Amino acid sequence: MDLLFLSILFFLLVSSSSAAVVSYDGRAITIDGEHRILLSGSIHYPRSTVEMWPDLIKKSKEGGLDVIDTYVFWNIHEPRRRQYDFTGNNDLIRFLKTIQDQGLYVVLRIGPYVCAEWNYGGFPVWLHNLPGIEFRTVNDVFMDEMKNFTTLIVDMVKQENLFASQGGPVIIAQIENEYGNVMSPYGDAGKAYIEWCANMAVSQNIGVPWIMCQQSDAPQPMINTCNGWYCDQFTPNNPNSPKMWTENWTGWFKSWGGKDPLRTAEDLAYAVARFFQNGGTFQNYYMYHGGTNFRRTAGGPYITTSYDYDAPIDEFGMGITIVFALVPTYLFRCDIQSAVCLIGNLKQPKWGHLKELHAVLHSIEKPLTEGNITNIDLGNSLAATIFATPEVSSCFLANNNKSSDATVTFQGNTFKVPAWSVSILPDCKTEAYNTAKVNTQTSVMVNKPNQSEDQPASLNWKWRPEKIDDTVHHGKGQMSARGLLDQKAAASDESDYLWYMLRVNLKKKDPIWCENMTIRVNGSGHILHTFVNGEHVGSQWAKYGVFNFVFEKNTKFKPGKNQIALLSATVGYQNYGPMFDTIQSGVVGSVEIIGRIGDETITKDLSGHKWSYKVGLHGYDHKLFEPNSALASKWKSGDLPTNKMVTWYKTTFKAPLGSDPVVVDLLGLGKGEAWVNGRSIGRYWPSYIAEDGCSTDACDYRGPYDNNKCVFNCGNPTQRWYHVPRSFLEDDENTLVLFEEFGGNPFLVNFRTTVVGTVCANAYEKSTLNISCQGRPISAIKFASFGAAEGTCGSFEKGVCEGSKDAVSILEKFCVGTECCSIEVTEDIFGKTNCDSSVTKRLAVEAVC
Ligand SMILES: *[C@@H]1O[C@H](CO)[C@@H](O)[C@H](O)[C@H]1NC(C)=O
Ligand SMILES: *[C@@H]1O[C@H](CO)[C@@H](O)[C@H](O)[C@H]1NC(C)=O
Ligand SMILES: *[C@@H]1O[C@H](CO)[C@@H](O)[C@H](O)[C@H]1NC(C)=O
Ligand SMILES: *[C@@H]1O[C@H](CO)[C@@H](O)[C@H](O)[C@H]1NC(C)=O
Ligand SMILES: *[C@@H]1O[C@H](CO)[C@@H](O)[C@H](O)[C@H]1NC(C)=O
Ligand SMILES: *[C@@H]1O[C@H](CO)[C@@H](O)[C@H](O)[C@H]1NC(C)=O
Ligand SMILES: *[C@@H]1O[C@H](CO)[C@@H](O)[C@H](O)[C@H]1NC(C)=O
Ligand SMILES: CC(=O)N[C@H]1CO[C@H](CO)[C@@H](O)[C@@H]1O
Repeated sequence: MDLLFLSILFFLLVSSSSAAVVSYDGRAITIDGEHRILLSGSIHYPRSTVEMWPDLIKKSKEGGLDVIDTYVFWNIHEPRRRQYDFTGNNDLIRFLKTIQDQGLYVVLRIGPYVCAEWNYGGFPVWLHNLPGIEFRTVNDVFMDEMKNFTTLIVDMVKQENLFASQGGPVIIAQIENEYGNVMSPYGDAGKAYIEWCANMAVSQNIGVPWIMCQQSDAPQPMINTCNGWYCDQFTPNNPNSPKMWTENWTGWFKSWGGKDPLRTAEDLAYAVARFFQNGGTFQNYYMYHGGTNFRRTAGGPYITTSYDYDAPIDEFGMGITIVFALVPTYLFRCDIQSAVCLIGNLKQPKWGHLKELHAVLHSIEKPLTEGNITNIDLGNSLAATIFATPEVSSCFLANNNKSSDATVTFQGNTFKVPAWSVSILPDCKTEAYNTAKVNTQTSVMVNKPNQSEDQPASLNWKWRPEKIDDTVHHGKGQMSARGLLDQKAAASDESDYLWYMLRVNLKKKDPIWCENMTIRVNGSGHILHTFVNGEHVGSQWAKYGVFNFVFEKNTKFKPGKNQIALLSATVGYQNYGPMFDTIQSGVVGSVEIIGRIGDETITKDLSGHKWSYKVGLHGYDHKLFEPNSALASKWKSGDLPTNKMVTWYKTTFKAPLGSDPVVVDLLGLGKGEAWVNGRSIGRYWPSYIAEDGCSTDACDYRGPYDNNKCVFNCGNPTQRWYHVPRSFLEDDENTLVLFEEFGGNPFLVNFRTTVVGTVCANAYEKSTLNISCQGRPISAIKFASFGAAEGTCGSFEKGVCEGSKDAVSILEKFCVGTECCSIEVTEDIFGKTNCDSSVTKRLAVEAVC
C-alpha cells in the first residue's frame, strides 16, 4: 500500500465517520457552523430501480445539487401490519447510502403521510381497516401506528449511522406533510395533533432539525417550510427559522385523460432566483427526477404510470455519462480533445439552465447567507437587492413585469433585464446569469425502433381469456355482506379488482316488470363493468377529480333468478384532501333496477341486499404474469382475439441492443396492467385520450405559471409509452404479459429506445455554442445561421441578415460524427454579417443525432 492510498483511505474513514453539527438561524441552515446555500432535488427511490440510482444521483450532483430529498413510503414498507419489505427498489437504506457515496446530503421526509400522487398518500390500506381509527388527528390507534412506523424508520437510519449527527448524509427530517393546507376541518383536534407530531418527532432524538411543510403554526423547534410554484413571498413563523422551500414544483403530474403540462426552464429559474433574492437559502425541486409509478403504486385516483413531472431528469433517467475537463480552445470535437458532453436523458434546456443558476448561487453563498440585505424598489415592477459583506457585494435585479423588457441603470451600469426575469450580478457589476437567457441546448427526444436484427417485424402473441364464469354466471364469492362495501374495506389493497354479486328474483307479476327495464349503478368509481346473467351490459368510468358517476343501461332480465355481477376496478386510492382517507371507492352509492311503464317509474333498490364479494381476478390469483406460473402451459396460440374484454396476452421479445432506456408502445390496447419477466411496469391505459384545450403556440414563460398554462398532447393517448427498466430485461428472451381489461389489439405493440433525436441551440456573438447528442454522434446539421435567425427549434428560418461564410458547412465540419462540439461565435469564424447595429447577432443551430 503506498502512502497516497493510505492517506486516501484515512481521509475516507475520517470523513465518513465524523459527525456534522446541523443547525440553523434566521438566515440559513448551518453545517458545522457554516451558513449554507442548499440546492436540493426530490428523487423517490421506489419510482426508479436500484440500478438507476447511482446514475440519477450522479446527474443530480453534476447538475449542481447538494441534497437529495425523498419521502418514505409507508405502504410499500409495511404492506401488511408488522410485515416489512425493504428489498429491491424499496431499499431505503441502500438509497441513502448511494447518496452518501456521491457526497450529497439527504432530506428525509418521513411523513409518514406523503401525498405524492402515491396510492392512498402512502398510508397502508390496512390502517384504514383498524377498528376505531381516525387518520391525522388525535386518535390513539392512528398515533400509535404513526409513531411505531416513524420510530422504525428513525431506528433503521440510526443503526446505519446515516444521520449527519452520526457522520451520515441526513441533515434534515420531516414529520407530517402539508397538514396546514387541510387542517381547518379537523378543528382543535388538528392543532393538538400537530403538537403531538412535533413532540413525537423531537423525542426521536435524531440530532438534526425537523421540518413541517405548509404548517404556518408549526410548534418550535419544527421549521415550517413552503411548497408551491413560487415561494418568494413566504416567511417562516419564527424569526430564527431560515426561509426554506421544500417543494418548488418543476412541472406537474399527469392524470389519465389529462394533457402534458410543461413548465419552461426560464420560469422555473425565475422562481428559484426570486426565492434567493428574497432571502431564501434552501430550496428543493419537486421533482428533480419523477420516474415511474410501477405496479399499482399510482394514487390520485387516476394518476398515470409515468411520473415524469417534466422534471430536469426525465422518467427514464439512465444514460451514458461522459464528463471531461474543460478545454480552453475556440473549437473542439469530442473525439479530438476532451470536452464536457451532456449526458443522456437530461431534460434540456431545463437541467442545463438550472445547473448554470446553481453554480452562480453557490458562488455567492457568503453574501447570500451572511450579507446585509438592502431591497430597492426601482418602480414598474423592477426590484434590486444587494447582499453586502465587508469583502463582497452581490446583487439581484428582477423584472417582475410580465410583458415589458427593461433597461436598468444600476450603480452606474446598464443592464437589459427581459420581462419576468432575474439577473444575478455576483459583484454587482457584471451579469453572470439571467433566468430568461437560455444558453443550454434544447433536446428533442425520440423513440427509436429496435436495433436488434433478429426481432420479428411483429410480435407473436398467445392469449387466454380471464375466467369469469364463476362470477358472472354463478356469483361465487369469498364472503358476503349486507349492503354495498367500500372497496378499501373489502379488498384492502390486494387488488384493483372487486366483484359485487347479487342474485335477484323477478316475477312477471312484479309491478316493476315491463318492456323497458334498466339497471342503474351509482358508483364512486373508478371503473365499473356491469354483467347481468353472464352478459356484459356496459362499462363506465370517471375521470381525474370526479369521483361519482351513474351508470344506467337497458337490460334484459328474465323471470326468475337473475345474476348481477359488477366488476369494480380502482385506479389508485385518493391521496389528498381533508379526511381523504375516508373517501370511498367502488360501488358504494346504490344499485337499482328501474322499470318505466308509461310516465311511471318504479324502482327496486338492491343496495341493502346481501351481496357476495370476490377480491381480484382468477388470472391474478394464479399469477399468470409470472413466467413460471402454474398455468404457463395453458396459453392458447392462433386466432388471437381482439377487442375482447378481460383477456390475457403474452409474447416474447428480444431486448433492444445498447444501453439506452427501453419503452414499450402499447398503442392499440385499452386499459390494464403489463409485466415484463413477471415484474409489473404499471397500469396502462392508452385508450384514454388527452382532452382538448391545448396551448396552440410555444409556451410563453412570462407571467405566473400554473399547471393549466402550457399544456400539450391533446387528442393523443395520455400515455402511449411505458418504461421497461433495463434491469428488468434479460439478454436473450424476455416475456411481456398484458392483462387487457377493456379489450384491445396487441398487434401494434413494439419496443423502442428513447434517445435524443434533434438538438437546437442559440448562442450570442462572443459566447460559445455547445451542442451534444447526449451520448450518440451528431449525424447532420439541419439548420445553422449566424445573424438574426427566426423561429424556434424545429422551425428555424434565416433572418434578415447573415454572416458571409456558410454556417452549415462550418458546423458540419466540426460537429458531425462527434458526440458534442463547441464553437465560439465570432465574425472571424462565421464571416462578416450584413446586420445593422440594432441586431444582437447570434448563431442558431439545429442538429440531427
Ligand atoms: C411496533 O409495534 C409492535 C407491536 O405491534 C412492537 O412489537 C414494536 O416494538 C413496535 N415498534 C416500535 C419501533 O415501536
Ligand atoms: C408593466 O409594464 C407596462 C409597460 O411599461 C406597464 O404599463 C405596466 O403597468 C407594468 N405592469 C406592472 C405590474 O408593473
Ligand atoms: C451591515 O449592517 C451593520 C448594521 O447596520 C453595519 O454595522 C455593517 O457595517 C453593515 N455591513 C456592510 C458590509 O454593509
Ligand atoms: C460551452 O462549453 C464551454 C467549454 O466546455 C464552456 O466554457 C461554456 O461555458 C459552455 N457554454 C455554454 C453556453 O454552456
Ligand atoms: C426490429 O428491427 C428490424 C431491423 O431493424 C425490423 O425489420 C423490424 O421490423 C423491427 N421489429 C419491431 C417489432 O419493431
Ligand atoms: C325506456 O325509458 C327511457 C327513460 O325514460 C327512455 O329514454 C327510452 O326511450 C325507453 N325505451 C323504450 C324501449 O321504451
Ligand atoms: C349518487 O349517490 C350520491 C351519494 O352517494 C348522491 O349524492 C347522488 O345524488 C346519487 N345520484 C343519483 C343519480 O342517484
Ligand atoms: C400548496 C401550495 O403552495 N400551493 C400554491 C402553489 O402555487 C400556486 C401558484 O403560486 C398557489 O396558488 C398555491 O397556493
